[in-house]
Amino acid sequence: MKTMKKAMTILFAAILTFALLIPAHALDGTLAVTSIASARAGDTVTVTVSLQNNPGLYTALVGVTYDTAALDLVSVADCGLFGASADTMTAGGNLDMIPYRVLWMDNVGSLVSASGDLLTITFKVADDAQPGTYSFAVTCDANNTLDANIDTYDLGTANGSVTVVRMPGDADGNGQITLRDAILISRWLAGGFNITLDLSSADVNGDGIVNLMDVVLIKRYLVGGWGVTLQ
Ligand SMILES: [Ca+2]
Ligand SMILES: [Ca+2]
Repeated sequence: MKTMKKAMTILFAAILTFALLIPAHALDGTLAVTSIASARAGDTVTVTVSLQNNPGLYTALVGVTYDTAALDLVSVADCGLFGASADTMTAGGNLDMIPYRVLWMDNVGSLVSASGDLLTITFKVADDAQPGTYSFAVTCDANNTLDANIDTYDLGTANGSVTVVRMPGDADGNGQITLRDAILISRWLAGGFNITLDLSSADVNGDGIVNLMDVVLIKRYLVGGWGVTLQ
């Protein structure tokens, strides 16, 4: 009886150990935005999209969408996660396509199981973008993303955003308010100088118009004593 009890104890211990070795559930493969972008109007920003908990894939197809009110697609670059034996095809350099699609397909039938950076996406923030948060997304086309069993697999959607901030008076976006900003606004108003300004920041008093009043405010701020405060 005592031997029986001891044997049962060992059996239960073995079952418990075995149970602990089995994960409660395998982690799902997902897409994720691994960089956060803050920018000024007129800036170019690059964000990184990664593949996490890769379940093992033969193919993947994703689409990039974004808020066209403030963002323009400049480039999409493959990070090489699928390796040299895989074809990476994009939308033929046609950056106006929405969604902009990227597919990976391994030519020698080897499973890609690495996780890591998948894509970098570069956006140009519109010169006249107002301060705010502008979203973008990278969405898996599950019907064309195939796992180790050549079954469809949904990596879901990675959501990200570019936050556009303004610095009143800093028309050239160099982080400082100087007479250069005043001169550039003056030239922009006169025209003919081929100048690109952060128009949101050039509108010093935030009245929706860039004019000589904004230039005067920068001068008064720089000389002091006029009660002009800029942030
Ligand atoms: Ca400046
Ligand atoms: Ca103004």
